[in-house]
This record gives sequence, C-alpha cells and structure tokens, in this order.
Amino acid sequence: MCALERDPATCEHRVGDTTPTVARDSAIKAEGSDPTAPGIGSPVLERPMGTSSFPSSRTLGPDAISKMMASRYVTVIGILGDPESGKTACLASLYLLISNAELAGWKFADSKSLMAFEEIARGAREWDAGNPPEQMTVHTELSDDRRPGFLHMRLVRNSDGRRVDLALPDLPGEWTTELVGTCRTDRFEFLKAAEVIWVVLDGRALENKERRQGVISRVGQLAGRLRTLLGELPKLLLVITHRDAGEPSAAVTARLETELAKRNVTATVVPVAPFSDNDKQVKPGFGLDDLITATTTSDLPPMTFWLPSDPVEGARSYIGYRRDR
Ligand SMILES: Nc1nc2c(ncn2[C@@H]2O[C@H](COP(=O)(O)OP(=O)(O)OP(=O)(O)O)[C@@H](O)[C@H]2O)c(=O)[nH]1
Ligand SMILES: [Mg+2]
Repeated sequence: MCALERDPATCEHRVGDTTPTVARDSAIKAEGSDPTAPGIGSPVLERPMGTSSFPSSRTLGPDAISKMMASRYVTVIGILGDPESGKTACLASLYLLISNAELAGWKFADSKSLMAFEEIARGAREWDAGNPPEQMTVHTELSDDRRPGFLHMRLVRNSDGRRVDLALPDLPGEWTTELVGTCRTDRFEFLKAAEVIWVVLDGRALENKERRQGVISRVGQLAGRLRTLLGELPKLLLVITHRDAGEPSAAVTARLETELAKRNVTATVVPVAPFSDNDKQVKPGFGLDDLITATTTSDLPPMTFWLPSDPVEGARSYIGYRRDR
C-alpha cells in the first residue's frame, strides 16, 4: 500500500519507475527484495521538463524585451542611421567604457546580452594596445532580416542610485535606408515602444560640402517617415559621430534643426566619438556619457508630487472640510 492506500504498482503518483513491468517483476523475483523499490537501472530522479542550459546572452528578440518589460521598467531606444554612420561603434564603445568603469556618472549593474556586446566589441579590444585596428566594428548583419536584435544593459546612476534598463537594438544601416527610400515600416513596430530615438549621423559627411545637403535632407525625410509611423515622436537625439575629426559646426546644426522644424520636429544634438583617431585631443568614448544622460532624462519639467499644503493661520480647515460638497 502507498500513502494513498493504493497499490503501489498502479498509483499514478509513483515516480522513478519506468522499467517495463515484466523486467521489473523478474528483477524483484531474482533479488527477492522490497517490491516498492525502483527496478534496477531505472532512473532515480525524474528528468526535468525544462532545458537546463544557461540563457544564451546573445541579442534578445522583441518578445524577450516585452517579457522583460512586464517585470520592470525598460527604456527602449530606437537606433537609426545609414550604413557606416557609427551605430554599432556607439554600442561597442559604450560597453567598453562601462565595463572599464569609465562612463562618467554611471556604473554597470547587469546585462542579459553580454555575449552580443562581447561580439561587437571584439574588434576594438586591440584598441587598448595602442595599435588601433583598421576597423573597430564590422558592418551589422542580422540572422533574421525582419526582427531586430536588442542588446540589454542595466546601469546605476551614481548621483542617486537610480537604475535604468536600456534595450538597444543593433540594426543594419539598410533598415534606415529602406525606411527612408521605400517606406518599409513592418520591422519598425518596436519603435512604438521607444522612449528615445537616436538618429546616428556621420560627422564627417556633415562637414563635407558635397555630402552635407544630402545627409540633412535625408534626416528630414526620416523624421517625416517616423511621424507617419508613430504620430507624435518620442524624444529625438541627433547623435553625430566622428567628433575626433572635428566639432559639428553651428551652421550645420542650425540647418539640421531647420530641416526638422519643417516637419514640426525638434531634436537635441549630441556629438560623440565612440573611437578616436586623434586620442590626444578627443578621447575614445567622448560624449557617450552625455548621450546616456540625454537618453535617460525626461524633457518634462520636474513634477511636484505632493503640493505644499502649509497650514494657514486661522483657516478652519477641519470644520470647513467637505462643507462645499
Ligand atoms: N575615428 C572614429 N571612427 C568611428 C567613429 N564612429 C564610428 N567609427 C568607425 O566607423 C566605422 C563604421 O562604424 P559602425 O559603427 O560599424 O557603423 P554602423 O552604423 O553600425 O554601420 P552598419 O552596421 O553598416 O549599418 C567603424 O570602423 C567604426 O570604427 C568615430 O567617432 N571616430
Ligand atoms: Mg552596425
């Protein structure tokens, strides 16, 4: 009898005995032992149902990000920009800075995609050796051309201990080219959840007389596409890379702002240098702390949660309470 007063051989709660009955019976006969003992060679423990491997820590799909968003507040960032504009470089440099505790004002807390960060930063590892590689990052290609792959990073702000979870997609530049050129928006659904959009621009192209106008008008077209897709735009940051080759000129930033104003869009310009060919003047990682600060601070005026209600001398608040209702 088992604890439920059933025959142990038929009790559905009995575990660990998968040996065919005939084999087990003969084993029992042979040994003459306790009939409730599991048969020889049968597993002692049940096989776990789930997989036992660690999470992969490669890029996360949109479904994994949604799942994460259900349990904590996640800041989704949209990262757009033409091929070679420096999108991956920003992410790789951000990772290298934070992993060396060099991102001013922030500390690293966690990442669910360490392998993916390692992969994009691998090329730049030799950068420390004082012998920079020809290319710090390689052109981004996705295994699935329809789903974005996200990198995740949790940071803690030194000033107040606030934690922020960032979801950063590393997309190929062609996605942006096709968004502007052919209005292909299906794979940009995730932008609807984005709190901030970075439009990454190659600073050298902006300072080049022949290429400048093309870049500026494409930024305008991109803003137009985003307005069609999203309606009201979230905070927009124009991330201008190659700060090591020079500062974006006031004339260029003014023209960018005018171009956006035609579509009723405003943006903040953040010059950065994820890498630097000119270490003495501009350190690699220049501006990335500003980028994270601009990303995580809201443009809304600070709200007073509890309005001050200092008692007024002589006001008969207690007696007056609810008299007017
Ligand atoms: N010196 C310097 N090099 C940079 C800077 N930003 C990007 N690069 C280099 O420019 C090249 C292209 O940058 P990526 O970040 O790979 O460009 P991307 O926008 O990800 O390009 P796709 O993946 O093709 O869309 C890389 O070799 C980077 O190392 C910068 O500020 N300064
Ligand atoms: Mg890339």
